[in-house]
Amino acid sequence: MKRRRRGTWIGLGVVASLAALSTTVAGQSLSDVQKVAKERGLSTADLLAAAKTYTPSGMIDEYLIFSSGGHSGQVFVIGVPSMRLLRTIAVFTPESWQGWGYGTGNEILEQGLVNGKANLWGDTHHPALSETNGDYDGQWLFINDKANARVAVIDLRDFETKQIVKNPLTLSDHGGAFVTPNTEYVIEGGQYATPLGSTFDTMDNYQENFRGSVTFWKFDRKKGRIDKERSFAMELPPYWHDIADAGKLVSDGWIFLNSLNSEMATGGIQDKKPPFEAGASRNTTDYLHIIDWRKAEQVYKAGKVEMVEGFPVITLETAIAEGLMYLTPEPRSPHGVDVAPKGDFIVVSGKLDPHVTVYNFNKIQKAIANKTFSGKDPYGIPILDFDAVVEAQVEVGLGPLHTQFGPDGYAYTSLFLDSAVARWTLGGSYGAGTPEPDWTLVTKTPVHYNVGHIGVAEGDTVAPDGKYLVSFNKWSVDRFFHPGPLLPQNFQLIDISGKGTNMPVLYDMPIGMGEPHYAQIIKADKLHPWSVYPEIGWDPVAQQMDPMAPKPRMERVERNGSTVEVYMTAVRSHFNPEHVTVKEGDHVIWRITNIERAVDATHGFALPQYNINLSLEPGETATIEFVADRAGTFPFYCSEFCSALHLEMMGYFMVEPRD
Ligand code: K7E
Ligand code: CUA
Repeated sequence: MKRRRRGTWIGLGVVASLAALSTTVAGQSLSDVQKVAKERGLSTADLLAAAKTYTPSGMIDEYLIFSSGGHSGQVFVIGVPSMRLLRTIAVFTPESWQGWGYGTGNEILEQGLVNGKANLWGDTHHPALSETNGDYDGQWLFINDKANARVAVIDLRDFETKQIVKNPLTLSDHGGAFVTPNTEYVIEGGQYATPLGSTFDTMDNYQENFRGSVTFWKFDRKKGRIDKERSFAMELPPYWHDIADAGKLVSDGWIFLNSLNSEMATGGIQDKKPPFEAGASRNTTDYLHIIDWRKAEQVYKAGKVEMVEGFPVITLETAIAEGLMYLTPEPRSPHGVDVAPKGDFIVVSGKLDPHVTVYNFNKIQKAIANKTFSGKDPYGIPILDFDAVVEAQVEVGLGPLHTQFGPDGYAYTSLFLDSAVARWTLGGSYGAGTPEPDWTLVTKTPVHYNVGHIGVAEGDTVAPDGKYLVSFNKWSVDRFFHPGPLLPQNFQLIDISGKGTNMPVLYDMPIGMGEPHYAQIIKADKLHPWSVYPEIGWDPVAQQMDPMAPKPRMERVERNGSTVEVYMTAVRSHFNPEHVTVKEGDHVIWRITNIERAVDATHGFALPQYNINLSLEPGETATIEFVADRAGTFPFYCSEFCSALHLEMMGYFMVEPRD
């Protein structure tokens, strides 16, 4: 870990006391530590955990967690091992600190309109960092909205959302976002089947008319945007699709997609029919979908698609005829599917099966080549014989969900019902790295409580770092003060740097602003974010200079008929101009540039009554546009405490009544 010292804080011209950054104070000794530990009832294990996680002021974390925010609709960025929240990234939900939806980001939120209607929230589940050769490259982050089947693109130069795409075929997704090893595509598997396009139908026509889908969003790295014109989807049977993962190295070119409800149950508890809960878990197996995306891309490029809702879709018929998709059974009520670092093994967890099932990619290829099928599903997709493609089944415990990998041949699986994280050994060429025999459970670390996903540092890449595992727990029960009946979730940091049964919990971090699902953990030094925008007058939406950006000494108010354009700059500690007068009914285009170059010299712009608040980071230009439909006197002010005279950083917007 590096320690950064900052000598001066320009904001107030105050020289920060270097003594405050120092951890040695004269006269202290280890006996003081013992005394405090005794007073607070801390054990030796607690002290050791503290020593491993305590991060003195100014010390920078070694890893960052990019966590889904669940139905907060956002992304959280958290340092490891300190478990300190560094920021939220506003994605699907307006967030006033960042100005998101209150003057900035509005046009991006509008891209996410659902059939023309605003849905100003999201249910984010699976963040996906961009990859180069199967390893995180620290450039982009993608995340899905399960509630409305949308995918967002976040630029890691400024940690801001740049694009939202709405899936035209479905209203729910879960098998996304996942990227292919060079971020060629961002994958979005659907979840609950509907007629494609979510048009009306009844349950009587479920098998005939309802369908699943998987969408391949083409990512254009140069533009930093998903290119809808080069994206396509594949029609799937009306099973409910769950999580997906992309193959890598030996399995590069393929994706693996889970399903549940292969029973195609239609529920109906109100008519005394078996509820979904029972109907959708009747069978002992569902289907792992094995899809050749490179071949699918060729089929799409050859035009063998049907347009549905204006979007190219490879039909089931075509997918089968072209040999794009195979199924194989997966036990019971599968949830997570995770590809091992070398791409050779695919680990599936069935929520109602105490085992993880490990498939061998080479065996899958052999079974496809030799047509080792055990039958076809009702839609005619060949089913690869289970015994021909499975490598191992490892009994790990109750309610296995998700698997991550270490650098040393260990795999880790979350156990929802056991409230534990299992460490087990891979076999094959990984086996040499562990002292224990191949394919065996090594230990289980209890967590608090009911873990969903887990994240190992870079644990889903071709080169896992290990060291830390974070257990993303759903329930916290008795871990924290109860802030009313809605309790926080609990992120528990676990030290996995040891071998065998040595896998202690180090620290808890309550999450009181959403229910995260998946999160990825990246080495902090892979990220190279800007500290200030590159030039004064930068438009973060376009990530380039805004030619209309107000510049110093060119501040003005221009009237053109009933349109008023404001060119304003912000710098400690004033806006210029400070008086803006318009007439009721005028169309106002208001541009503001923060002309600061100092790190952290952010200014806000809060305009009462008009529902506007901006966060203008150094160099940033924002443009707001509204009709001055309310006459009156509106004091606007800087909503970021930027200087000693920050309260004086204000002005008056005066709207003269129409007579
Ligand atoms: Cu298991 Cu949406 Cu990945 Cu929740 S999902 S835990
Ligand atoms: Cu600028 Cu407060």
